[in-house]
Amino acid sequence: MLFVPQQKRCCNVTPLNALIFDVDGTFAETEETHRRTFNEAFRAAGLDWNWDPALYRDLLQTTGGKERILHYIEAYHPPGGDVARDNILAMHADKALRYAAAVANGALKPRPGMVRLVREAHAAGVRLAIATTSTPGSVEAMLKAFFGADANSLFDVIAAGDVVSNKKPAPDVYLYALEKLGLPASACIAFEDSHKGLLAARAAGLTVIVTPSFYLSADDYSTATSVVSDLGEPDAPNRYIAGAHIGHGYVDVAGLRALCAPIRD
Ligand code: XBP
Ligand code: MG
Repeated sequence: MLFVPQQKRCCNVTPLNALIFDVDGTFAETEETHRRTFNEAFRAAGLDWNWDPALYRDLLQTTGGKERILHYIEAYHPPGGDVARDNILAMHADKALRYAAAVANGALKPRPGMVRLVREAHAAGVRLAIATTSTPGSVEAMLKAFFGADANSLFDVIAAGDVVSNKKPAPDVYLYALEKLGLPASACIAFEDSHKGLLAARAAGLTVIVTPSFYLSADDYSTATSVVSDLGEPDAPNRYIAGAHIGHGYVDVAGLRALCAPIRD
């Protein structure tokens, strides 16, 4: 992992208005559940394909499930690939249903500090948004599992999946979320776990806090504003890795506001 923080604070004097969260790897370690349900969908389609963890780590460099399946067919030439190419949409829809069912059955747990920070920010009037490559149904299932009946009222914007045609590392999904929020990037902070997500958020002009995830912990996070092991909890402090220090052992709204405060000489 390369850590050369280039930006220690928000480069602005705009008060903090919104937090924009990536989902996969950031909100929760979702990728094992994605991997398992991709494999289930392949088997259901009569394909003898198995994405093991080592292969999946490589495949994750292609963002988006449909795009990932197409890349696998084109780069790995698996048996049945030529026919399966015409069936990607249906296979992926099946995978998304299996994923949502697994999540509804408790397959995921939120990463430390996530639920706390979302609830604290909402209570403090800081708006919330999602910017993810994941399918909308997968995001909804996760939010419902973590926030129950409050899921719909907490987030002002959910930008997910094919809402933009250029997926991360293109900035489009973040630009879309900013437009829907009606806010400039300087008033928002993004949370990411991957190099490609970081590139997308930075290209949209955002301050970015990175919490490296299981599959992507070897990524380059050098342009992040701050890198921490996770968001931490008051009774379970996180580990500082690089860049700006936020709070004392956990990321909270006060720490995020301080990050965005003007630097006074
Ligand atoms: C996540 C992805 C997604 C998931 C699978 O990237 O690339 O494709 O792996 O989800 P990010 P779908 O965290 O940067 O948004 O199968 O629903 O696409
Ligand atoms: Mg991610």
